[in-house]
Order: sequence, then C-alpha cells, then structure tokens
Amino acid sequence: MDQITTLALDQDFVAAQNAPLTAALDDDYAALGRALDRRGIDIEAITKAVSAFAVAAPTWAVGSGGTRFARFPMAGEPRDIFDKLEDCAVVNALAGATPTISPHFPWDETSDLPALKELAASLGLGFDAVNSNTFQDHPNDPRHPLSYKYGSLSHTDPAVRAQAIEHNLRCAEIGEALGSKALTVWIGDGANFPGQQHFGRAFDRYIESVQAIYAGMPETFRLFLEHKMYEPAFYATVIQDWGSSLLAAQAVGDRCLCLVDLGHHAANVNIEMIVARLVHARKLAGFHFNDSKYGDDDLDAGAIDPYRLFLVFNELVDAEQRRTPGFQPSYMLDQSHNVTDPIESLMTSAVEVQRAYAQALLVDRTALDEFQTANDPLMASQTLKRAYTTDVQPILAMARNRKGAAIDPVAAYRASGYRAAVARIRPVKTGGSGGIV
Ligand code: PSV
Ligand code: MN
Repeated sequence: MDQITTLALDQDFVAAQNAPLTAALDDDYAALGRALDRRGIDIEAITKAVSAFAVAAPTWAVGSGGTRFARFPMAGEPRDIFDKLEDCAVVNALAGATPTISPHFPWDETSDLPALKELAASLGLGFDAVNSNTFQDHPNDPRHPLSYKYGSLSHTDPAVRAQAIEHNLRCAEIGEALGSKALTVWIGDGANFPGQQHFGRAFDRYIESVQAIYAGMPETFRLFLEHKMYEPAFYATVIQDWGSSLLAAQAVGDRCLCLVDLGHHAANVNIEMIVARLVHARKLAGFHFNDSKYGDDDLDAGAIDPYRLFLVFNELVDAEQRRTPGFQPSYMLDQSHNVTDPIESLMTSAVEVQRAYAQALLVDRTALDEFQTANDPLMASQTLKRAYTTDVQPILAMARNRKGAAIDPVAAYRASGYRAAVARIRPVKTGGSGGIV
C-alpha cells in the first residue's frame, strides 16, 4: 500500500488557506457573539459543544455510489479499505467533524487488520459501529456457500440463518479488534408479494437470530437494529419500521437498540417524533444521517429538508439537556454520492449535521416550555424558528479554525488537488452496473 502524501492533510497548507479568511471570520464571530449575548446565550459554550460534536463517516460513501440503473465511476476512487481510510482522513482534516469511520463487511475485508489499525491511528481516525452485510451474497467467501436471495436472519432455512448469524459475529469480532463498540444490523429480508411470507413467523425467526448474535458478541458491544420501510423487498420488509425495531430490541436485551436512518420512512412521517419515542423507551441507538425527497434517496444531509434535520436535533438536545439516563446516541452518515465528489459531499454533510446541532442548542427551552404550557402554538413554533433561522456559520467555521481544520472545507479541498493526485495512483474502476442499496 502506497500511502499518499497530500496537501489536504498538511496543517501548514490548511493554515495558509485559512489565513486570508480569518479577519472576516473574527468579525462575524464577534457580531454573532454580541447578538447571542443579548439573548442570554454564551457563544463560547456553543462553539465548545459544536467542536466536541462528531459524526462517523461511512467507508462505503467515499466511493461513487450508483442507482438501480447504473454506476458512473469517478477518477481516483478508493481501491480498498486503506484508500478509503485516506479519503476519510481528508474529510476529517478539513471539516473537523468525523474522527471515526464506520466500516462495512465484506466490502472492507482485509487480511491485515493490524495494518488497518495502524493506518487509522496514524491518520488520527478511530472506528465507530461496524456494519454487517447479509443483503447480498458473498460468492468468493467459502464461509458463505448459501444464498441470501430469500432472506438472511429471518430465512426459512435454519442453515442460512446460521450462516448470517456467523457473519454478524465475525463482524463484531473484527470490530472488537479495531476498537469499535457496536454492530449495526440492517437486513433486506422481506417479501415482494402478498402471501410470500408469514409475517409473524418471519419476525420470530429474526428475533431468534438477533438473540443469538447478541449472546455471542462481546459484552462491551451494543447491537443496533436498523429499520427500513422497503427496498429491496417491495411488499413487506421484516424490520420495516421503528415499531418492529423496538419490539425486536425489547425482546433481545438492554444493549440492543434502534437505529434511525433518516431515509428509511414513509414520506411525510414525523421522524423527530419517532426519535422522541425511542428516547422515551431508552432505545435510541443513533442515526444514519442523509436526506431524501422521495424514498431512501441517500442524498447529502440537510440537502432537501434542513428544517427536519434541525427538528431531529431539537429532540436530541432536549434529551441531552434533560440528562435522559442511558442517552448516548451514535451519529453516522449514510449517503450515496452519484453526481458529486464524495469527499466534498461528506464534508458538507458533516457540517450540516453540526449546523443543526448548533441551531438546536440555541432554542430557548424555558420559553418553549412556557409557550407549550400556555397553549401558545404561534410563539412556541416561533421559538424554534428563531433558533433555526440564526446563522450559526461563524460558530461552525470558528470551531474548525480553532482545531486546525479548514474555514472553507470545500475550497481548501479543491485547492489541495487531492482528487487529481489520487487519480494518478488509483486506476479507474470500470464496470457500470447498478445495484447499490
Ligand atoms: C440500507 O439502505 C442502508 O441504509 C444500510 O445502513 C446499509 O448498511 C447501507 O444502507 C449501505 O448500503
Ligand atoms: Mn443506513
């Protein structure tokens, strides 16, 4: 593996990019500080919280995604997990918000885990939740002789279920070796036709399989169940919604929690309310952030409906400030980049997630509580809007500047010439077939 030397990871280069922007930033930050002070808010406290906020980058998102119809390869695509790590390091170096990565197996399979650990440490990256994959077959893996065509953890054949359980346990084992503390399980199991599957029996089989994973994984691990309404099963999915996810998590154990991917719900569903319910049940695992207009579009976080992202964070900050016991959500991005440079999209999304968090921190919760109690819907909603419409950009940029990241991450990335540099050493991946989920 030829580790690349790049300007994007060079602190002096980033500082030089920031230099011409700092005077304006100082000015804007001071002005915002005064405005917030008039509202009784200490800007430094918000900047500190934003600075500590982190969201994991998904390894699979640094490659070009695809649709069901095609995949358009891009120059300099990562060849393996080692290349992906370098791309993720650039995302973190410039946007300063993604110090951990979330790997996916077998996509990130390597025979040299110590080397992977070493590279991650040298790039200043840690490992967040590991993701298993039983939504496709593993044709080159002798441990996977059986097909997942008709399901995995809920399959009618116990041998397929055993194979899927074994894969999950292996993922947890790899995760443990890498320093991860959680396993995320998303399955595509379900039915395309009414009558194809017995709803109750399939759910029972799923729970039994997850119980086996839970019993076999390290005791330090948390198990995240990710629901999704449809796709690839278009009639009924076994873990289609947060209700099924919650029932399963409750049947499995305390460390089994429900993960919310923002793209996995029916259109117009009130996701922030689902978040509040999972917080209430003490079963919120965390998030896969992305945005969507129609279905599981996997667009960049905040690209379509930034107000919804803010409303989700409004619930999270509320739970945080109420010191809800056991509240410790894991934040991850989960996106597919088809028309943008993935590094630019990931940096932008990380910033958008931080923005929603910062805005939610500005909500006057005492006033909100009073307006709610007094049944004053207009002022209650205005209280949220006041926080949401505050331009927190200077806070985000200052947090980045102070930690040596870029004031303008995309501009610094483009100036670094990173994509062209990696394109010289990473051959273009051919093969334009679709199929990514
Ligand atoms: C499924 O759509 C999903 O959201 C799951 O998190 C997968 O692990 C990921 O996308 C990648 O396909
Ligand atoms: Mn997801």
